[in-house]
Amino acid sequence: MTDCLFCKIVSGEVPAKVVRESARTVAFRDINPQAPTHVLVIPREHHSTVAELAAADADVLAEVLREAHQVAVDEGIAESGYRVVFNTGPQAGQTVFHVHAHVLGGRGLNWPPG
Ligand code: IU
Repeated sequence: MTDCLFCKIVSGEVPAKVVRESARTVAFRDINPQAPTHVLVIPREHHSTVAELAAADADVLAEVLREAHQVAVDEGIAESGYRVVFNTGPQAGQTVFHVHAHVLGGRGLNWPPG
């Protein structure tokens, strides 16, 4: 998608602090981190939401989740605990409509979320 910011990160047109790449995903640091570790994992292919991705290609969704866990391992937070969040839709706070898993950790995380 030509006007999608995250598609431009995938293509290298927009710079990002990339921490991991796989055949079908890219993981990069969030520009406005909400925790010591805050990394976004995205599919290279454009899908708006996790629901769309699940319907279109469950294998890629599984790869996003595996990569999210690997980010946690790489960041040293897999043992202490981390959170994977897909904000889905405006009321849930989704602002970028290229599906992304937030990987958050490195501090205590409250529940329920705000
Ligand atoms: P959301 O779930 O759609 O609200 O998450 C979008 C995230 O993308 C949010 O945490 C932003 O800080 C982040 N982000 C980014 O990392 N780089 C950008 O250029 C833009 C947003 I715009």
